[in-house]
Amino acid sequence: MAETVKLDALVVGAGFAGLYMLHKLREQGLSAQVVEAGKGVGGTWYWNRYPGARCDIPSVEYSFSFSPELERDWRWSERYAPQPEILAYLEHVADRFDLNRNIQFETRVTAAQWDEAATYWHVETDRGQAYTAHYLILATGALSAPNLPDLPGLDSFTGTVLHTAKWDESVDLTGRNVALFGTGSSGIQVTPELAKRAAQLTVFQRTPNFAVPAGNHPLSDEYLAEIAPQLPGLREQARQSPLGFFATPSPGLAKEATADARAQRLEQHWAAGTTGLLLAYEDLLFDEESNSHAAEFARSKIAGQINDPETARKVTPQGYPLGSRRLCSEIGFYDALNRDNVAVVDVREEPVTQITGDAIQTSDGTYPADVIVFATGFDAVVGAINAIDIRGEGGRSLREEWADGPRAYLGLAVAGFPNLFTITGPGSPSVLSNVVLSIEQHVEWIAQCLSDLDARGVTRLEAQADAEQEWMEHSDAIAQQTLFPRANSWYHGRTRDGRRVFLPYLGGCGAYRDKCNAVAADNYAGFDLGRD
Ligand code: NA7
Repeated sequence: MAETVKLDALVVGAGFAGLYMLHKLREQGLSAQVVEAGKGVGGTWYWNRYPGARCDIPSVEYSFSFSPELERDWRWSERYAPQPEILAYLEHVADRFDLNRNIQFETRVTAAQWDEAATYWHVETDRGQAYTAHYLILATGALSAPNLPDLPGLDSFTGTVLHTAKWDESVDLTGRNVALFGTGSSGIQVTPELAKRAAQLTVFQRTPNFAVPAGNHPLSDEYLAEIAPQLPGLREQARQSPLGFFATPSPGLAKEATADARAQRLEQHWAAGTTGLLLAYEDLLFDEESNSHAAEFARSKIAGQINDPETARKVTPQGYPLGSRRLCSEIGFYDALNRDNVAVVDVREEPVTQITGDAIQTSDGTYPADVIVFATGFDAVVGAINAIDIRGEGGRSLREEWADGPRAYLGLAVAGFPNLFTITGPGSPSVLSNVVLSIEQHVEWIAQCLSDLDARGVTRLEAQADAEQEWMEHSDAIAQQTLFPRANSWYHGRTRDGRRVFLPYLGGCGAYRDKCNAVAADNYAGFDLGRD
């Protein structure tokens, strides 16, 4: 049995959040260690190696701002960087700040217990390594615990099973019959790549999503030179903006515009690519009537790209507002559906009844399959945290408590679980923002908090239950003012009794940042502070 390692802070996960957290902790002179399941850094960008994987936030925004030198030295090649480039960036960050020496790779944290008498967390891993850490920081990622659907007979399938979030690059798909499940961002990105390689690709779709052309292109030296001096200002503007992006919504309400003006503006924003469409008017995520104009526009754009009317009907989204589920970004998805070797099966109309050794059987037919690709998403926001058996005060289980509704004060800390932080946890902007910007804000807030506590001789910090409750109610009230609750999406968590909980905070990145800063300035209002 390895000796227990004593730390000031243990960080779980070596993605964007864990890397920056480690850097900040070490800068403050704290002993810190990251424990990471992968063989290398990168988090979600380490695992999601499927062909076509790329970011849907512009690369220059989806990157760290804390180091002007890093920003100056790294050159993004495309507007939306492909996965290998984002992974290379994170490897560069780890090398540049000499982070790897404090990362334990290929190791999973399995359990953590709070020891009240000693004021530390006792942390266990699947490698038998144990740690004690005064602070436990969960940088586990909001989209990192993959969902595998429970399909009848899946165990009897004799072919290869892949998940986009655990891709195996050694599998050759050339000339194979491929069944793809899922048409979210990952399914939409991987479809054209699978279609190019496979003999036959069958796309099993449950809910059609809206997808907008990515508008991806190489970044020219001229563009990068022009934007470089503007970056500090743009970054600051993004920090104060609703969603953490450089671009903000165009003024005006869609429902008040004339039909011609609206058509023209929607056309421009469609051409701008990706989430640009949601910025066409101020009220698209708030007003049903305005949203319906944009949704109708998007539906006609989608249907217009597909040759077969039956396929067009299947993949054209209906019944939920545009943007209330993640707006997807596509490069060749709808074109791929026009290929002779690609078919779409709507599993709501034609459910899967049985998977056999070499086929998918539905209520209407049999589809041969050598490979099944699951692009079935993640147990979002809470899944990777719930995978760890976390026991707080008096042995209470975080997983058990979150089964009644995920909650965290400011999305950062949980009542009953002292000295524990959740980077991009439930109740913070997280997945409904530029997540790198939100990660930086959380990391910097936590680092400042630890420094303040140390300066004041505080050794124990715990969110108050009523402050947490009030925060989650406030977060929910804001979500209810938007169109997000009108759709089923992974933005909602589910309680054990089936209630939906909206997970991200929608009050705006700027307002959220101000609130976090005000809490810190007010001697960490809403937290109980304890001294030995
Ligand atoms: P998503 O967006 O959660 O997509 C998962 C997809 O898988 C979605 O279309 C699901 O349909 C579908 N799904 C799940 N189970 C099944 C079954 N049993 N049959 C058919 N289809 C199924 O995950 P992604 O990985 O695409 O993207 C996640 C985020 O990562 C993305 O938004 C970016 O922020 C990065 P459903 O919609 O549940 O009906």
